[in-house]
Amino acid sequence: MRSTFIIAALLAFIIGCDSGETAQADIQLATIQCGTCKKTIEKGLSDVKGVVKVEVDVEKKIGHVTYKAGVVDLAIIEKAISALGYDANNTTADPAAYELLPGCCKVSVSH
Ligand SMILES: [Cu+2]
Repeated sequence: MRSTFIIAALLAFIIGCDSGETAQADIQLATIQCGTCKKTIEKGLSDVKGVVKVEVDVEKKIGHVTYKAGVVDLAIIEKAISALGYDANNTTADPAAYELLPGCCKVSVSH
């Protein structure tokens, strides 16, 4: 009897978490340069808990991000992008991460 209740409560908790509201945001990615940047950010952000979908538009320098608002917020996402070596909105790139980017992904290189 008791264990049934616990399982039911656990299930409600899991389902409750899963139905958390999703939010969408467009993030300015002023320093991205090429397809490698796109892949790096899409891959890096997909590893962040609560991020549902990431699409980077290199031409427009914008990242379309869908995320679970109760799990992650925009500040965390911006920090994650910064940690990958890129500017995100007003959050500047982590200098050490930027240094590790391939040459084609650095702003100083012209195409
Ligand atoms: Cu690049």
